[in-house]
Amino acid sequence: MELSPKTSKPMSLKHKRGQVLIQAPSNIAWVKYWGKKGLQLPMNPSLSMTLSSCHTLTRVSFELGESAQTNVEFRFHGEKNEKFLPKIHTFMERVSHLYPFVGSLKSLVIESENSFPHSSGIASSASAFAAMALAFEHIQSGLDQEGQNLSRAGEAARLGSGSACRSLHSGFSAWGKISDTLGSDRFAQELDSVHPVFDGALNAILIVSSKEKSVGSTLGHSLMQGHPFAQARLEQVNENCRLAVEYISEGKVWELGEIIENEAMTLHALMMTSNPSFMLMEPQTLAVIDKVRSFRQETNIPVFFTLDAGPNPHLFYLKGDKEQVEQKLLPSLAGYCEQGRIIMDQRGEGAKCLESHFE
Ligand code: 2P0
Repeated sequence: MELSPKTSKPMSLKHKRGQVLIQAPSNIAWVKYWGKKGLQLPMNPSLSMTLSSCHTLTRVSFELGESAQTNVEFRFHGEKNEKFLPKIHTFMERVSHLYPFVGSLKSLVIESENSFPHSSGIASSASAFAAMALAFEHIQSGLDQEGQNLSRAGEAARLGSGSACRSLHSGFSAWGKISDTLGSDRFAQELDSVHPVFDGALNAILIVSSKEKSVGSTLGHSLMQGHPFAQARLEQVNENCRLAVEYISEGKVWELGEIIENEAMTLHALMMTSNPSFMLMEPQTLAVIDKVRSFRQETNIPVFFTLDAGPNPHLFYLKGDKEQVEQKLLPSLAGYCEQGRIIMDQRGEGAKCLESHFE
């Protein structure tokens, strides 16, 4: 049982307890967020595709009332989990100005589970904090008897984990200022102009290693401060975001693929040239990259790789090429994966509330 400090006086509200159930997807960045400024603000804009099968299901039960401290409990896949509690407390402190009910909590129980396997190398912080933020949004708006505010939820998700703010949206999300009319550093937005060629866009995740990463994302982000290539990176990523938005709207798959791969390589090059230097790719990662490029050259099928902050390549391809990629390319890559593990996913819907109940 962990305790968190109170942040404001209890409110007088009609409802005293309740629970919400949220499903929130993971997302894969095509243009990468790497480097922060201030409190969880991005050094550069980023753009991602929301996934579907890889998601988190989170039930948040709350009780309001007078108490010196909030009793917070976290359960992961049914088991009490103390490891994640410090992150939850930090999240609650950071979002209490957005969600005043947090200051009036007597108890909070968070029960969470991921659809994707444990230690699969898929970052779960995006789906986990998107779920938490949307849960808090539904609780606050339910108590206030007002509609939900997705920008506020985005800001809360970002304060939990930067990439989480992109998981609130369906399809393709942009976070950070891309142009005068698109993007905010505070929350993500869904791209409203998406060419139909991307309907049902597919994403296969090749699990080449599920080992714990040598350097976590928070430290990785911090190494962009004073990085010798920071200025050049900023110019490159601004241009890549601007072009990616254009290519997504116009259906220019090949041009977009070039950006996706350039971003993956740049992200890992920035890691390797940080001080201290670190490397998250494995030999199998390079073998997969090589095979994907050869397959593309031989077949002229647009299939592209990207990498998250880890060794596991994500392949992006179109619905029309599903059979060719899944019957010809993927079987030749399974040998590079742990027990042949490949997780099949696709473009999906943003986080949503499945149930809510107030007493
Ligand atoms: C991204 N990544 O755009 C980039 C690309 C990994 C590589 O955002 O410290 O877990 O919680 O804000 O969002 C991973 O970092 O970092 C990440 P925090 P986060 O998806």
